[in-house]
Amino acid sequence: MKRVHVIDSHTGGEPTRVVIAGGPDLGSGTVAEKLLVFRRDFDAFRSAVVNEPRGNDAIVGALLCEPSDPSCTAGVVFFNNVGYLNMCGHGTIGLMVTLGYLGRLNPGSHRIETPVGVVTATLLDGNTVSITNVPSYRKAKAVVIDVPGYGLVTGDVAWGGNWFFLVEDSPVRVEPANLDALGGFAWAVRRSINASGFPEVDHVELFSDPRNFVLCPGKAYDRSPCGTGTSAKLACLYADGKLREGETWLQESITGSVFEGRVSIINGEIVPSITGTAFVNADAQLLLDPNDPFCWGIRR
Ligand code: PYC
Repeated sequence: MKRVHVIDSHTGGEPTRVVIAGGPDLGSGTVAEKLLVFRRDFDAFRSAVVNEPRGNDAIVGALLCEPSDPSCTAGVVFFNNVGYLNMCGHGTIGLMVTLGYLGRLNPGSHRIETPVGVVTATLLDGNTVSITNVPSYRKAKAVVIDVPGYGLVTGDVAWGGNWFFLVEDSPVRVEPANLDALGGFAWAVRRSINASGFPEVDHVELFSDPRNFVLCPGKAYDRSPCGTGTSAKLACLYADGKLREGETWLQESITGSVFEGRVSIINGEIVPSITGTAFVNADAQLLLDPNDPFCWGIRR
């Protein structure tokens, strides 16, 4: 029987499960290389941690690992019900609050190595974290796609640590009563944008004032305002002259939780900062019994 120590938290409603001990040894490479080893050799472990019957589609896993960059406090590989994430904003907030809960971090700024670069995360108090994300940018503005069943839809393709297609004025209003319809629309948008020359897009972000709705790669929706999605949004707002350096943007999720966002321009790049809160809600051992027919989770 294998035991895996995990700490669960939620950031604005979106769950994070940090693997503290009992995870696979991913070698001594960079965190980007560790992700490749994880995917190649230990994908069953990913599924065991986040998929049913131990997890659910919304949980984002975070495997804590040694950073290769000696200036970093920790390394992390994020994963979900269908694969791996480049970066995760809500997950980084959850990771910091988890490390604070364990007494492994003092309040203040810490560099965290992710597969797409180093982010700086500042533990402001026991629950509040501000992240300075990787540089973000808009790759394509006002891309028009034909979405079967919905017609022409216009949006921007942007990077915020993950790839997003951002649709202003969603034809399906972003409100909790429309969750199923939003999921159906966003998935249809994802298929169309991927078939329209942007195969890299794996998150779809819909807006109708004042909220956003983010559909994640495994069809779960983000309960938080999505840290990387907010970063992509900030990059588009800055590029459009709608947000100036240092101004605050409030991004509200479909559940009503809010992230505060700002941009700084560093060496000509747009560097977003996101502030949000997380709460630890479980400190547990997962039991991986090889005799359990569902030991490695129910995979899609
Ligand atoms: O907060 O960046 C984020 C995120 C990505 C997927 C789920 N949450």
